Amino acid sequence: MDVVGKKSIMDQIKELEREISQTKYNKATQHHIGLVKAKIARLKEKQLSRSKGGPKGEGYSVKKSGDATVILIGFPSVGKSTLLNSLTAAKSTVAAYEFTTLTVIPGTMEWKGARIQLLDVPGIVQGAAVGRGRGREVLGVAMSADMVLLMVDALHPEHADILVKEVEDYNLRLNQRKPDVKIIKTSKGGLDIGTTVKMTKLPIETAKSILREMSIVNAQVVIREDITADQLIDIIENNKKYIPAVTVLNKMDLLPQDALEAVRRGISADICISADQRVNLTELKDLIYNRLQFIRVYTKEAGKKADMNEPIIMLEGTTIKDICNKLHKDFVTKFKFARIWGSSKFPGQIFKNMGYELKDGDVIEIHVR
Ligand SMILES: Nc1nc2c(ncn2[C@@H]2O[C@H](COP(=O)(O)OP(=O)(O)OP(=O)(O)O)[C@@H](O)[C@H]2O)c(=O)[nH]1
Ligand SMILES: [Mg+2]
Repeated sequence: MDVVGKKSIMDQIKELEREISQTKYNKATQHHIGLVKAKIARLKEKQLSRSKGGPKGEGYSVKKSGDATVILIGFPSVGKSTLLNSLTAAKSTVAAYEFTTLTVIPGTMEWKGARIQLLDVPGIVQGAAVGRGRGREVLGVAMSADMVLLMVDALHPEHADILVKEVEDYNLRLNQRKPDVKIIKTSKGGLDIGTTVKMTKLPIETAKSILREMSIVNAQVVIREDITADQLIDIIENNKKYIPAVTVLNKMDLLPQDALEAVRRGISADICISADQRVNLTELKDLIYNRLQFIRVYTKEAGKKADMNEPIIMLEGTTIKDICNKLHKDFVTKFKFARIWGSSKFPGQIFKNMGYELKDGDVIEIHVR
């Protein structure tokens, strides 16, 4: 019964996806396409929640450590474990057969003063998001990472699109910002949509139909960006994780220079490397470091000067609460207030709320009970 149900959802999704791929996108069809996309989103949500069953404790648990966590995602045998071993002191088993790695192997890479945790995980394949292989567990780990490193074999560029699709089916959004759209559900009055920009990709009528298709019939909606139907659907579902990603083409040693460059361009990879010949690894470390957008925050004690030689390295978007968590396990519960110099309106401004976002170069003084 369940299997039949699951199959038919998958078939329905496939059918609708085929319909979209066969429909030419233009002004006349965009409304219809928007609606079909909303239908697909609903079905995928259903599929994902069904496939989440299974015994408890099945997922991987990894302790995050260091200043940021990067997960290595790729098909089996692309060289994830080889890369982990080349960048860190970890010793993850490397072999020429598929599915060598069966669990999460962490390693730490130190670069420019930051400690970056790398997670080597089992390979994922098509259908991973709905539970093929170890896909669900792997993608679950990605949900709590700070960056995804998508690894593609230079001899298998066709895997790149499948990989991105699996990751997106698991509600991750790579290199995208969360669109500035607010939806406040109301009890009556229909749909009231306000926009602050010209909508060139999503007519208001289509937006309304999508909202209704996804069971929002009464709401106040404010759209402050020229969004697409997909972006609206993401906002309505409200379960997406927006995460930076780099795409790495591995095994560059197996192709001549010009063929390699064509492959790289074809999949828009950020960099070509050879994990086992150790080519371009310094460039890769820089790329990861830069894409993570670290900020430096300095601490001071009351009545003393800040120690500008020992920054705390944090990710962009860090709040006072994040800093407290990093400094001491009791700071959050004992927090009284913090004073901030730098990004605050005036030097030494007092914050009693831990939600304030710090900026690069800020100095913070934390007061606890
Ligand atoms: N030519 C070449 N071979 C590589 C490179 N990196 C890894 N390999 C080889 O590719 C094979 C698979 O490498 P692994 O590191 O085990 O791959 P993996 O992605 O961890 O594989 P799973 O754990 O099975 O998912 C091994 O035989 C490696 O020696 C590379 O840069 N060039
Ligand atoms: Mg491996």
